[in-house]
Amino acid sequence: MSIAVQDPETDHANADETYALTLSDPESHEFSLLAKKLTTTMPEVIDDAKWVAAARELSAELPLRLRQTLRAYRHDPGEDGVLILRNLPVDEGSLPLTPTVPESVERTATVPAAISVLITSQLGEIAAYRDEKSGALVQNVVPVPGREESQSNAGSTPLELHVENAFHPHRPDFVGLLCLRNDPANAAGTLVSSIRRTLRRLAPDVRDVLLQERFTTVPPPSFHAGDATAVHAVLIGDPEDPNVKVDFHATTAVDPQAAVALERLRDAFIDASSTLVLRSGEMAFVDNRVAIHGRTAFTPRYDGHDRWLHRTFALLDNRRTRGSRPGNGSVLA
Ligand SMILES: O=C(O)CCC(=O)C(=O)O
Ligand SMILES: [Fe+2]
Repeated sequence: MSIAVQDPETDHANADETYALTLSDPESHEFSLLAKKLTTTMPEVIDDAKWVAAARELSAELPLRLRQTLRAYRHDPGEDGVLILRNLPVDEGSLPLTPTVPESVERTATVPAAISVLITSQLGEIAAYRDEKSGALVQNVVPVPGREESQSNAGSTPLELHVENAFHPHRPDFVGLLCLRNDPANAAGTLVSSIRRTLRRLAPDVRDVLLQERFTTVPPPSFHAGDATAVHAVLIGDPEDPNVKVDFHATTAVDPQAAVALERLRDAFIDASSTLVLRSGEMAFVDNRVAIHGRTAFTPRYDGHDRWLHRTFALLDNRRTRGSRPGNGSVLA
């Protein structure tokens, strides 16, 4: 069992197990100065390599307790595989309207985008995918008119639990979600569940099947290219503490017994899941090896005040992905 960072102000049900840190007001102020410095760093464009390098360097100046928390979480993500950060310097009052266009990304170095990139760059190597959201490092998670039913972050009907980009050989190690604006009804929640909480709920024969190469996974709808995987196991590594690779919308079993095991796993994940209703200035990270995530349903209004998150990905070990990153940049092919 990991040692979690205690947060006296947390209202999370599993506070003793979940990594959480609420910045003090002085820490939040210190962070806001750093974020502002990054917004005025030339060329003030997020995806530019020079700007990304400046963000990486400045991330070493984040408040000490935040760096300590990120380091501990990276070492071992705890039972839930989730990290929650609060009181980040997002000024909700000065936000523009929530975007409503498909494939919305953030290219301008705004303060919220700088916050996302600074934290993500301290956790690991920030990265994006060429075939998803035009390879932008900071992506907007917003409801999009006409996409309500889509199994993507543009939808507003329930989004199935998934490992992010489960089909991809270099799926992210961490997914970051910074809340700029929560949905006015507080209905939208990020669902999270972890294999560490789920494993003991599975019968041994079900675990055995999930450890075998009896599943395939296709790219999610947000991807414009990519092939289905070869057959793969859903539980990978130490059978007592495995990584998980599954997307309940995109993974299929290759035989009936495997299909039953997959259904049992889904039930167990749902039983063990909790809902994070992020508020403005809160950021959640999900360890994409140990935890899976989804989203509850909500009703968008498309009036500029809908829910708005920034999404970022971190991968560990830049060399491991080098063959998939043309020009040694941040975008994976
Ligand atoms: O909207 C959310 O809370 C999560 C959506 C999601 O799965 C994603 O953006 O990767
Ligand atoms: Fe996701």
